[in-house]
Amino acid sequence: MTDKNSLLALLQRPLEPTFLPKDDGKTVLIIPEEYMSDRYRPLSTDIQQRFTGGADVEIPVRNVGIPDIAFAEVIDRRGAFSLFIEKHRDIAGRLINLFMTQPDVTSLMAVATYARERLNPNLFQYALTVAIQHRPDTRELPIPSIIELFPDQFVDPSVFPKLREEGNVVEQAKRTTIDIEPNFTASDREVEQRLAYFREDIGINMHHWHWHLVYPAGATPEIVRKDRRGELFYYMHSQIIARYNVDRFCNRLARVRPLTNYREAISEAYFPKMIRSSNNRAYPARAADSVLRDLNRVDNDTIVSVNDLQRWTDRIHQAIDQKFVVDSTGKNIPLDEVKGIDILGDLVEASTLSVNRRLYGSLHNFGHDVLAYIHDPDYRYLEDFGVMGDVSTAMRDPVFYRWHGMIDGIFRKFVESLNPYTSGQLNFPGIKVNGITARINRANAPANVLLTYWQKSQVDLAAGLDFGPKGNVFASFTHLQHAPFAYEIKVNNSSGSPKRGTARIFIAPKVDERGTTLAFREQRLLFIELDKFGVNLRPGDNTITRRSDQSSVTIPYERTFRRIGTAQQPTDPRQREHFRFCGCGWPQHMLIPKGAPEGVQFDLYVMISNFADDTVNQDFDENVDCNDAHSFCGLRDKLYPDKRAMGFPFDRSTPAAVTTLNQFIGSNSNMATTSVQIKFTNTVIART
Ligand code: CUO
Repeated sequence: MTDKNSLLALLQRPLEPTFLPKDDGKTVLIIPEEYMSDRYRPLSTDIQQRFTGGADVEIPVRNVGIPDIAFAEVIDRRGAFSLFIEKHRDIAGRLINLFMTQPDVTSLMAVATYARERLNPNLFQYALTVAIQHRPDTRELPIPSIIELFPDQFVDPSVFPKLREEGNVVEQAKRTTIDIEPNFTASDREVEQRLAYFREDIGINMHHWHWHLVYPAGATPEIVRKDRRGELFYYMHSQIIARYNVDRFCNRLARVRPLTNYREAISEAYFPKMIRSSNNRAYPARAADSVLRDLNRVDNDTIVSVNDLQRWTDRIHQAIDQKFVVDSTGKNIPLDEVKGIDILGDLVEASTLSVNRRLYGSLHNFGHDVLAYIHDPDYRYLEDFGVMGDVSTAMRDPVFYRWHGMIDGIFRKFVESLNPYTSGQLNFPGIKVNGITARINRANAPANVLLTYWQKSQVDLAAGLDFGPKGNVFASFTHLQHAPFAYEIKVNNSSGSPKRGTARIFIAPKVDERGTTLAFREQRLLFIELDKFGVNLRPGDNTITRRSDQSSVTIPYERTFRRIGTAQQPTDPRQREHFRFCGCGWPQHMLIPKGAPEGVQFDLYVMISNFADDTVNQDFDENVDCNDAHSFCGLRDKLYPDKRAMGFPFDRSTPAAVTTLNQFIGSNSNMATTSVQIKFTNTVIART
């Protein structure tokens, strides 16, 4: 029997042939001659002799026959692979299925080895990762961090020659760290560059890649169908747009203008300065004032017109206005309070769960494609897609937020059309929140002043430097960070008996980019979820404290940038728990908005809702199994752990009489708000 850990060797150094040593030369795979590619098969004896010497571990790969993977070989091995391209998505779905249906790990190892030698590395990596994550016999395996496998998708490629030189010339102990400069994609002549720290943040892009890995839009139904996945598609992306807009205010930029007019020139340009390491070609740029054009990409059958996008948009708006969608058999399906947003999420994305692909198309996915190919819509120049074409790079581009701003507008329109929450839904009788404060973890720190600054952190990129040096090669990068803080919530329970509730903490700006006070109906759309957790309330007074790093939205730095490799796995089972597939989650270092040097005023809000109305009758512990980012990522193989609509209580419209947050709180004694200030200091502090 093959040990399941052997599969991890297949995920390392994705561009190198499988027979080259893994784990820094400690592990080598012994591959059946028939599995080698045509190029290397004639040399197999020589190759096995040259590379097996010196390895501590030999992993024999069994010959289980030749699998049929011709369907996947049509994606160019050295070209680009994208989940937004329908043909690629279908092929990935079939490949995932091939991996899922292997009877045991030995066969999976064999079939995957054969496939690895022949298929596009990004396709292979994606399909094997999804399969590992969903097979009962492999789901415990820690999936390597994407940045270490495909660093070209996350960092400025100008560091790669320096990393290779350092790794090849200098011995391990004396190697120095190579600096990745921030803000490398444009000068400050471009105002959008003020948000580059957000868009090009490595952790944010890794989270987005992981989210789409956990919630694939296409694969077999058992994999795609997850509890409230359509709703979570809406909510997670909606929170990204809210967070981006709030950080724009901090940088004195207006909200993103949703891309609702498909015929208007797009003023935002983007020059990614990235390369695809599979073929060393540059990701194409988009010049300012580009216009959407019909796609006729014969290279991968992506054929869609701007009129198609418009028609699907109109039909979706019509469905929202009529409050029902028409499924593929012609039946009307109501868009109600409970299932409506979930149905819409799957239909707009569109995932394979869309109720009617013919009628409503695939608006969001094809929008990514039309934007990604805007520089070469008919493959005239043999150019591949730009950064909008891939989930690992899309969030770098300013147009991502314009496109997703439009998508968010569709969802919001529906949610706003639902009835406002009644006081019975908002209230928690007997529970009174007397106040919330936030304070950074420092002696004598003032209440309600939060601090942000730049931090320099390191990541080991050696595993992604195919054909490169052995050992570790560290690069340092600069990102936003905040001083750790804690909330203190004072709650009185006058009901006379113990109560269970859910604390929901949000933050929203008080003013826009010009310093103008936001009306509540505007502010309501900008509430950022900071945390959500269960609380037990004794009769009488309770003081709840909660640390910022416990957030249900984020994962810690160590998990975002964890090490990979079979040798790096912790042996302690408890530690291994934390090491498991857990890359989904907003990066902790981006938990709060940036603020500004002079301080930016926010409303910090807490609600304690009645657990009886929140529970889905399922136990879970937020401290185990990487359950900690459940607000954005859900729980693996479980129900989303909150029965309320995502975004509750700010998702629904409010009566016209409510014009301020205090009026919204009104007589709901289970809510409280306080003013906090976020101050940014323009200094770089090294991570210790
Ligand atoms: Cu995440 Cu468009 O869905 O990038």
